[in-house]
Amino acid sequence: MKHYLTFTEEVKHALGNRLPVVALETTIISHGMPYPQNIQTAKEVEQIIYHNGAVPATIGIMDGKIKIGLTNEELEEFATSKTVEKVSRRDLPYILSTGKLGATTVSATMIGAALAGIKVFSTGGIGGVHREGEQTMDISADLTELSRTNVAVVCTGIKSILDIGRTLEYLETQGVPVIGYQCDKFPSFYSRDSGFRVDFRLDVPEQIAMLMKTKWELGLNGGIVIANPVPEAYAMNRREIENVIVQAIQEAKEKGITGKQVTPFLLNCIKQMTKGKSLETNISLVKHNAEVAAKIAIALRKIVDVK
Ligand code: PSU
Ligand code: MN
Repeated sequence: MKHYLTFTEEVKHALGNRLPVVALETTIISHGMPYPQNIQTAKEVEQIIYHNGAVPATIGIMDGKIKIGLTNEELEEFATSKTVEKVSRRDLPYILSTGKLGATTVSATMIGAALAGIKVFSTGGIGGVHREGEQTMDISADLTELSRTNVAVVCTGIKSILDIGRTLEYLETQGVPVIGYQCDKFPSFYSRDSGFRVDFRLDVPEQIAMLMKTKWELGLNGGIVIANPVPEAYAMNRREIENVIVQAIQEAKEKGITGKQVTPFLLNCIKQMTKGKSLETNISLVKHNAEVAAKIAIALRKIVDVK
């Protein structure tokens, strides 16, 4: 299995010496943000992880390998390529065996991180059950991955392009704890509240590390969602963004967008309709998640040797 992975020297050294490492995804770069904000944010997020005392490992697929850690040139390629594919668990064998360029979603990044021995992963928002998912069965592979792969995902909840209530029900069924980091409410990405509560609130990284250790020592395989709300100063009005989302979903329906195109299509519509305002919020929350993830990775290294 391991021969499908390649590491940068830095990440290899960090993992070999039990230094705290934080995984990062590439779909957020290739399909989640426009150029050049995507590459700027990718680099800044890595810097934030260094400044907080951990080592970043951005994960992506190139030349038949899952790369654990990317050079600046490789990051640039993900940020600018017009042919980069969006890769979830289903797409991994095809993209690897054909040697194509593949940006990893939350599900594929979790797989790469777990194979590499990385337990903490930072992103923006995870996928979920789409609105009307009970009819379309459009349920992100991120959720099934969270049910089986031992990685904690620091995120700002999910965008309300999704059905937040059903997503939380699904996570409960699959045994995935949803932790609020210093919050009681489950955030809805652009705003700090979704109308739903988190399962459990924890206020310090050490408590989260203890929960991770406990879950996995018990053999309760699967991920953990750590919901970290957008900083107050960047939060958007829930009603304002809801109108935009309803319009975006309508447009996707009219254009007959389905499958893995749905999420990138909606993200792009929202970006255009809010004229860059949503992008600023997006960038701010991604940076905040990186900081919290670094702290959790450090706390985890201090308490145990979690396998
Ligand atoms: N949600 C966001 N931004 C993103 C994504 C989701 O707010 O960039 C990306 C992530 O990579 C996530 C993926 O794993 O979309 C989910 O896609 P789908 O809904 O097709 O499973
Ligand atoms: Mn889908």
